[in-house]
Amino acid sequence: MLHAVADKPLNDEIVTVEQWQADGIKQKQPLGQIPTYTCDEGVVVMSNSIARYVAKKFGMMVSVVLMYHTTLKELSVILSLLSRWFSVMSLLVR
Ligand SMILES: N[C@@H](CCC(=O)N[C@@H](CS)C(=O)NCC(=O)O)C(=O)O
Repeated sequence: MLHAVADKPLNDEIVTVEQWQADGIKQKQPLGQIPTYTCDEGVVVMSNSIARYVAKKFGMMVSVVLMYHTTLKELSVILSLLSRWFSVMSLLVR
């Protein structure tokens, strides 16, 4: 997804369960698991690490952090509204 947002081509190799079981692909992975991200600089493992690495690589870390903060802000507004709603409801139920 980050490649698409950055408008950079990605050779996304999909591995089927049959290939995984038959072709010894597991043994070729650094941690015996996928996803792995291979680029000129080397191989990155673990999905969150890959996402952070790609975001940094394409200079998108600031927007990822801003999105995270925006989400937190929206979440705190929702929680505060919910808390007020519960307060009103508890007064009505008495
Ligand atoms: N913590 C890893 C989990 C990776 C993972 O669970 N990969 C699964 C596929 S989604 C896998 O490789 N399973 C096959 C196996 O472990 O043999 C990540 O975030 O990338």
